Amino acid sequence: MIEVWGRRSSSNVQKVIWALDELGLEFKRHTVGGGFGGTHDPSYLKMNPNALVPVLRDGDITMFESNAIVRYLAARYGEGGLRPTAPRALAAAEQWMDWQQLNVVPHISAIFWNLVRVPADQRNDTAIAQANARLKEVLAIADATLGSSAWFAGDQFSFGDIVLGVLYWRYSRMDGERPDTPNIRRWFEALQQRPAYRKWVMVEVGNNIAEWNANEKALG
Ligand SMILES: N[C@@H](CCC(=O)N[C@@H](CS)C(=O)NCC(=O)O)C(=O)O
Repeated sequence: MIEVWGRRSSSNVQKVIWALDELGLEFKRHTVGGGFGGTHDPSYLKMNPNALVPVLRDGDITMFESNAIVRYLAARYGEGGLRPTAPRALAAAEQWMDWQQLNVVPHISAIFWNLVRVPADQRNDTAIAQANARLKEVLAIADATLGSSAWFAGDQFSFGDIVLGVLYWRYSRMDGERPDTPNIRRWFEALQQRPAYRKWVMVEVGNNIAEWNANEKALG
């Protein structure tokens, strides 16, 4: 059976387990990382020398890097579904996955880190303001794209929706103002109708470090 190592509260783990569920694949998950530790054990470092989650094992394939894992799963088990077959849609899924990772994730992560993951007296308000300003620009780009198609790769959900899908849920739950992006709103509402998204991504991780610690533990 497919195995995944990683705590459920990790956004990078969520990408993988959401994708597995979208593909209808059974998997066994091992809770490691964060407060659970285990990522510096020699046996874990053999699978991922970066001491980070997630790790995936599928038969004789063991790999790390969440986006690469999602691409691998989609190629092996989701041809024509999670991985579009038509060259134009495939190109779009590839493009938008990389774009989301490089242009959106760093800013949502900076806000999340400063609002949720560090105690209030260590919060960097300048970093939050800079991330918010940049997000306004990049989310306008995503919004324009979703103005002409239901999903990032066209009229079907694909791996091109996974990265922003995970991060946007967190962004939607954090305190603070968000730009008005009607097409992203419509896309986000459609995501929330997907059972696998509801199960693995739409979980509460909290609004401050105490809530984070409690939720990390509860989620496992
Ligand atoms: N580029 C890697 C980043 C992995 C990563 O940074 N994972 C974080 C959790 S989101 C981690 O392992 N943090 C330390 C820990 O949980 O122990 C990927 O996408 O898989």
